[in-house]
Amino acid sequence: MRALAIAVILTLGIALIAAGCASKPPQTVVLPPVNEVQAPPVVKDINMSAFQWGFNPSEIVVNKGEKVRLFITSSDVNHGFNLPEYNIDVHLSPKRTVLVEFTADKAGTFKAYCSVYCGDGHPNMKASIIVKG
Ligand SMILES: [Cu+2]
Repeated sequence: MRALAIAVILTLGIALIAAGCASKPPQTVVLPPVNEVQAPPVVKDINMSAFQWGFNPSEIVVNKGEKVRLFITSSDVNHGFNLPEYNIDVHLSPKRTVLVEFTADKAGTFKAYCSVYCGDGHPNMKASIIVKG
């Protein structure tokens, strides 16, 4: 009789556990609407050299919204890198690399200039930054 009672209790217990597991609602994960998901910005890393008298590359093309990182190294004398539309003006010391970062949030073709007198060809030391909209 005692063995029968234990068997009944065990059977009921197992049945209750099974019923409990079966009645759990499926787990769901709620994601934000697709238009609220912000993709991280694309980062454009560009190595640029400054020299008497130019920049290499002299033309840079990026897409609007991209984060641009210019690693600019003067290979000879003191120069500058002035990109007025993005409010950038940095000094470039010889053999040093300067990081210039900006988000290309304005579309168009923008001129960059050397802002430190570096000799006869200084006025011609220019580059173009093209931001495609
Ligand atoms: Cu210059």
